[in-house]
Amino acid sequence: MKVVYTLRHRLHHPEQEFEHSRFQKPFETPERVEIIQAALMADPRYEFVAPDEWGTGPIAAVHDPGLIRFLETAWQEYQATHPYTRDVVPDVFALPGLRFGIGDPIEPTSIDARLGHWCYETTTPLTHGSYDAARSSVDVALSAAEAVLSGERWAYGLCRPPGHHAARSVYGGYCFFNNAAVVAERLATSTGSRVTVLDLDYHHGNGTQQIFYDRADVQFVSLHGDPARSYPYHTGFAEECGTGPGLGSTMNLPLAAGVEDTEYLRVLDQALSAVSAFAPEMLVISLGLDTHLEDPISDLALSTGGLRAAGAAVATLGLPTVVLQEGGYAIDLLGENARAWLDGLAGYEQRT
Ligand code: Q9C
Ligand code: ZN
Repeated sequence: MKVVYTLRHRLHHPEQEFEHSRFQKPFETPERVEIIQAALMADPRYEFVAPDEWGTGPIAAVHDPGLIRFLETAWQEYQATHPYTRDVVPDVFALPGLRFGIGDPIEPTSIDARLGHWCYETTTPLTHGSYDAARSSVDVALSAAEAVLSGERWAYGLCRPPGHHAARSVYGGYCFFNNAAVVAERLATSTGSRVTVLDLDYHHGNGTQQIFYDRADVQFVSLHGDPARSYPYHTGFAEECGTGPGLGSTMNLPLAAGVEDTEYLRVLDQALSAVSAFAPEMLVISLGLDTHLEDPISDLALSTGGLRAAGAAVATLGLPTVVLQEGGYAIDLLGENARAWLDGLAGYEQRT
């Protein structure tokens, strides 16, 4: 299996994030993908390739061009009006209620106001190299997609930063650009065929859902911690199933806390039935490994064997598949867990 990877992810490396009313060490760190890289490098069945450069065109197909422009220069602009700030985070958010009854919001001019216009939460600090890292993550994703378009049965994009929380015009949730959405859009438009994004991260892929919510040609199916208790809280309820021409092509399967392998695989089967019924020609997987029992910020209880079984279950669809890395924060187990899921997909023998 081809694995697309670049060191450029290291350019994004915040030192702290603000969550639950506290500053804390970030969970989303460069070590995450380096541990996965090391685990897959040890196995000759995984073939590492560097990404090609794709420019901003494919990003602008799913994101507001204003968001791309903002991210390109925001860190530098912030430095001009504030003493040196390593990790830039908004402090005033442009919630609709703020100008309710006054008029539609337009992009403000000051950097402080613009931050709160384009970012929706406080755990996604913008550092000096975040834009370049986010661009490289999209390049990784598109290069994995290209391998599959060129005939590979599957490919894995070792993306970092992740993408599925980035919506059309707002970033957050450790995500700047929505790698999976960029890829799904490219697959759908370049082949003229139907595509499914199956999101297996612990957290609901609010960005991907939003980007394709009214689309009949791109299906979004997600298993995740119930937003009644889990980030991102505001989306991912079972009632959300698409709108207009996209009605019925979004499916949310919220999970209770503590769900283990057997129950998870049962719900995954439901998701796979919905995918089969949609009859896509290609599949994009948002692969979060934060469903594992040991994940420090999540509350599902999958085993490494359960992850392997999940990959194997997805393989039964028999579809060309682009797997993109999203979350997963049990650092010491990430290599083993990524390998288990991918081995399951590819039908590689179980190893000790
Ligand atoms: N205690 C991804 O996995 N913090 N993003 C939630 C709840 C934000 C996760 C912590 C989680 C963002 C790609
Ligand atoms: Zn996640």
